Amino acid sequence: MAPITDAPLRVRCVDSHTEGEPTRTLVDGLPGLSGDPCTVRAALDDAWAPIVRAFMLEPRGYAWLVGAVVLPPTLPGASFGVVFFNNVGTLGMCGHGTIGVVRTLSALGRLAPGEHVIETPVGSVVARLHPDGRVSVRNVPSRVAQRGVAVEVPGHGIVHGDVAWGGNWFFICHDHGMSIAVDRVQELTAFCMRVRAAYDAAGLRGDDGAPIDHVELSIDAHRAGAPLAPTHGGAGQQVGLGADARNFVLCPGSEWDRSPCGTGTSARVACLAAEGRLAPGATWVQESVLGTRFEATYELIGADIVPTITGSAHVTFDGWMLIDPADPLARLDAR
Ligand code: PYC
Repeated sequence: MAPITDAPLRVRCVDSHTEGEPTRTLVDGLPGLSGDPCTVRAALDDAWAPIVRAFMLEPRGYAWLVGAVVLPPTLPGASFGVVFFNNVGTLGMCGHGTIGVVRTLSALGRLAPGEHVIETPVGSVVARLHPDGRVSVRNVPSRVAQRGVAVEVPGHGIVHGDVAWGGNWFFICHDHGMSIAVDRVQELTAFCMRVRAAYDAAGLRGDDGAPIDHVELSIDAHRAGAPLAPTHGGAGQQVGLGADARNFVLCPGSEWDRSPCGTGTSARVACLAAEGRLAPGATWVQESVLGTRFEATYELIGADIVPTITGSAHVTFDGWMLIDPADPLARLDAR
C-alpha cells in the first residue's frame, strides 16, 4: 500500500461548529480551482461536484455537514471569497458557515479582529470578529417576495408560508401545528419534506424563478400583531426564556440545521420588517430546535433590509483530508 503522503489530493480542512451546526473549511482552497465565487460555484455544481461529494459525504463527511472553500479576493477591499456547499450541491450564502469560517481563520492567525468584506456568490457580506470571539455577519439585502401563500399538503391540510430571501430562498411557515422540539426532528423533517414537495408541485418559486429549497417552521414567543413583550418563554410556550422565536429549518439535502440558520433568520427578519413588527436596530433573538441562538438586527439602507446575525463558533478539528485516486468512492478524474 502506498504511504498516505503519496495521495495526490491532500486538502487542509478545519472543522468548526456554529451554535451546533458544523462547517468544514477548506482553508487553502482546492488545488486547481480558482476564480470569483460565482465562477467557482458553477464549477462546484458541475465538473467538481464529485469532489464536493467526497468531502461532504461518508466516509469523509456526513449529510448535515456544510463545506466552505476559501478563495483569494477578487474585489478591491475584500479579505477573501467563499463558496458554501452541502450534501447536495452549493449554497448562495450561509450564515452559520460564514461565522464558522471567520472563527476558523482567526484561530489560524489569518484574520485579525475587526471588519472583513467577504465575497460570496450572491454578493459581498461584512463580518465583524469581536474581541470575545463572537462574529457578526452583515448579510446581503433580504426581502419577502410573497406573504401568506396557501399550500395544500396532502394528508395534512392547508398551511401558509412567506416566501423570503436571506441569501437562500425560504418558505417560512407558522401554522404548521408541530412541536419544535429536538425529540421530534424526524417528524419535523418528514413534514417539511411534504410541505416542500407540495409547494414545488404547485409551481411556487422565488421571485427569480429559483427553487425555494429551505423550509423554516417557526414558533414565535409573541402573538403576530402584538407588540414585542419583554417576557418570553412563559408556561406552555416552546420558545426559551429570552428568545423571540424558535425555528426548525430543513436544508436542501433534507438535513436539518442545528443552528438557528443565518440566512433563514435573515429571511425571517425581512418578513418582520415588512410586517412592521421589528424596528431597524432592534434585536431579534432566534433560537434553533437545539435551543442555540443567533441575535439579529437590521438596517434600512434606502429601501433595502440588511440583516446582521451574531453568533459563536468553535473549532473542532484541524487536519488533512486525503483522497486516494484508487478509492472507488471518490472520483478525482471528475475535475
Ligand atoms: O446558517 O445560513 C445558514 C445555513 C444555511 C444552511 C445551513 N445553515
